[in-house]
Amino acid sequence: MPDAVHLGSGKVRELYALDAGRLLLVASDRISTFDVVLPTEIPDKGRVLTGLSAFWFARTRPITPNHLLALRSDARSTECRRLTMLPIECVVRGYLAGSGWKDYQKTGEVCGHRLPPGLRESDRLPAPIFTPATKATSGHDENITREHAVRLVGAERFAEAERLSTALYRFAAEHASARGILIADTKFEFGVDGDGRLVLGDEALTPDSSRFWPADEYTPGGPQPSFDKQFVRDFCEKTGWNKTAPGPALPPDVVAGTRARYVEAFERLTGVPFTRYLADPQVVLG
Ligand code: PZK
Repeated sequence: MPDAVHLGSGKVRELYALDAGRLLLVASDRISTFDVVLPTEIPDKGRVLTGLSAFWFARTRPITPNHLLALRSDARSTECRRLTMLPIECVVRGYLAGSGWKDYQKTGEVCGHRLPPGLRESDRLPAPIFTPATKATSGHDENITREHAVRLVGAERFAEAERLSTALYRFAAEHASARGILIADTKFEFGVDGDGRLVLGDEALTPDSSRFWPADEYTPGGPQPSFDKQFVRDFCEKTGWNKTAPGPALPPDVVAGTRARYVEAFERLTGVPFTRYLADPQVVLG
């Protein structure tokens, strides 16, 4: 039996099978913007995301079981329980951004949630909403109706996924806003274990699976700067890149500034100095 069999690659992560019941999820330092992976890595980005995800998994166990079994000493690899993943992305939105804002402008609704009239881009919603999406095999995930999601996973699973997702979002958004970070929206992925129980999988509540905004710059009425990727986006815009592959290489100052933002998000949210995490990743499991 080899140590690990490569199962697949995400844009910035790799997935391996350790044995019949366990997977290894490895977060690289690759970064994507406008859906394109750039040729330049952000040192430690994978470790920041792995540590943050593990932090949230540890703290949200009272809300839902999750797939995390162990955090490896490289600080970027996690051993996980193998699940049967649901065919939907469980998106929760607390603010009106991205496709939520686009759908609202067209219809006044997002995934069947009728919203008050007169909302502006990036406004906080009266309450978080569950807006499931399909896992598009190619290209962008697509928002789907509640009815479509119910057809894909069944009414009971749908109701449970909605309840757990909104509870996770509320917990994390409150924790983060007290530390100067707004979680505008986030995507969860759930799977089912051998006992038929719903289990939180994938990564959770990281800047790659969420929109993080700096709370001190929050100004609804237009788009908000990204907590982590704004330097990268600003640089890409000013190069005149047409947003198709290959993307531009990043200069050292953009790399350093972006790395600093990831580390800042980690330290604000976990309260753990990043160097302490690198020395002993288990500290985030608190
Ligand atoms: C699973 N992905 C996404 C694809 C990656 C990640 N616990 C689990 N059980 C079964 N399957 C998955 C998980 C998780 N997490 C996750 N695809 C399947 C994915 C490619 C690379 F790093």
